[in-house]
Amino acid sequence: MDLPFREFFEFIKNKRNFLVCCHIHPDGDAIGSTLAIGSALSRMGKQVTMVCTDGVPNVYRFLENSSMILSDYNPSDIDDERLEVLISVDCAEKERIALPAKILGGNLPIINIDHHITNIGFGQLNLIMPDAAATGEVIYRLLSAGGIDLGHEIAVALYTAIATDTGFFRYTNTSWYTMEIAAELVKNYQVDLAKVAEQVHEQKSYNSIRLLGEVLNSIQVGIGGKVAWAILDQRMLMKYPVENEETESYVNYARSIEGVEVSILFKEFRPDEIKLSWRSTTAVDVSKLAANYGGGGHARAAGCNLNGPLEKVVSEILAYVSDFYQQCDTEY
Ligand SMILES: [Mn+2]
Repeated sequence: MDLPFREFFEFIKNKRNFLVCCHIHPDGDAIGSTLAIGSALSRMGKQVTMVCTDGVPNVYRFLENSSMILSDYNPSDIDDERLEVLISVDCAEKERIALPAKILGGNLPIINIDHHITNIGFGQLNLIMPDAAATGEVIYRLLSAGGIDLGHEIAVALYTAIATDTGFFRYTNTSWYTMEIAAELVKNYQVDLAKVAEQVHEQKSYNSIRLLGEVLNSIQVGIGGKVAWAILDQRMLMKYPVENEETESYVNYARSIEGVEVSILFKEFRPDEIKLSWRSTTAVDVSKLAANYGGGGHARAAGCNLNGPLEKVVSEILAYVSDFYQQCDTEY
């Protein structure tokens, strides 16, 4: 068995009480990975509490035991003392773990399971594999190495984690190995892949589609046709109230325009609080652009937050991206 995997099983051997958590604003990989590792630990006879303070997005509630992920977690001090290990999945920074501050600030040893290249290894034990398409892929490798039978529930959770993080096997993080894992999950555990795709993509609320219409209307293209951006402001959000996660995919439409390399969605989360989502084709690593503003993520998908009036943030960012392209030109 590979060393980090062996260390994982050594680490958990004599521990009984586990807390499993993912990052804030959870996506399919975060929720699927939480459920997979949570369920695997239960199968090993461990006590498991799964927590995500942001709750489980609607589209992932079809996953078995997703209702066991607590959004409201207020342990008593006695419960606190019982906890022995915190397992963090898909979370690049300790500060982004979706847990009450009281627990996060405590001294629980952390097992950090992730695939973000920016993860600095904040755990006592770190299983970070940047070559994995999803944290679900890391967990698949881990559980396989440990000879743990997945069963249907874990298989569906892992498939969902991997499928959503790869844009259903379209993004560049998808390797032949990713496809092989997906095939195994479908073959050995009868994962209904059409059902997963339908649950994730075709259960949208009427409001979210109407809101998408407004966002699409706002799209502009500039910087030689290489950059497209869209606006989602408070006025639109008031008109079509939606769950936060329902707007996650909007930024992809701007990227799909011919010739566009970078797309940005400016979401006016609250007045003067702007959340930026970045997407790119293979030409640009947007995690570096987002990092300039204290954000992060992956080469093809990243995010950051800026304070200030929407118009000001938009013009600042566009000026920055324009500079970035000018520097690229001089380098060539
Ligand atoms: Mn992920």
